[in-house]
Amino acid sequence: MKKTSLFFACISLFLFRCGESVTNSAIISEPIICAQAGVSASSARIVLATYTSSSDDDAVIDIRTVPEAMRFDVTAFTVKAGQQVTINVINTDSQKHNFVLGKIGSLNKIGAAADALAMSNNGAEMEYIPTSSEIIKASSLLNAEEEFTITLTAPMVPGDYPYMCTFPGHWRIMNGMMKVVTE
Ligand SMILES: [Cu+2]
Repeated sequence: MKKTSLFFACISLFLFRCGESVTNSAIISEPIICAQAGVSASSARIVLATYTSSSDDDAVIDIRTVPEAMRFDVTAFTVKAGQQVTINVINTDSQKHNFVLGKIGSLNKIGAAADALAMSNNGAEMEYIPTSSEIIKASSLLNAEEEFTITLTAPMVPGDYPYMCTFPGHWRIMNGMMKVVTE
């Protein structure tokens, strides 16, 4: 098959998958995920956001790092306020990454603290996770193929809660949003 046909086949498959209806209580934000189609297809690797629900009350989200792309494959997901949330962070990249979830509007604040930590002597020792009251949950610094599970009760205050990788230089593009909604 020619490269161009393969490319369009990938795009078609991707759009088809994005068009599937999602009926679970917590949903992946589809428009944002679909917007990644160009990036995924051009590297000839289709990256699909995954979401599985272990019960009606829990949300389980798998978030993988995209190899050599300095980004997470899930850039937004939605949960209900007060819902039990499990986030499985899977580092499928060869480079180290972490996962830090922050309070509403905290992306730049945590990012600035991460930048400062990167310049200090103990960044590596602290796994590049800055000390900040803006951080809700954080993984350890994950090696290649390493996984880390974060569990939390979704905040009761609806809004957009950013997550990011605070490894030096990553947070500005390696980030996403946990959207908390009330019914
Ligand atoms: Cu990273």
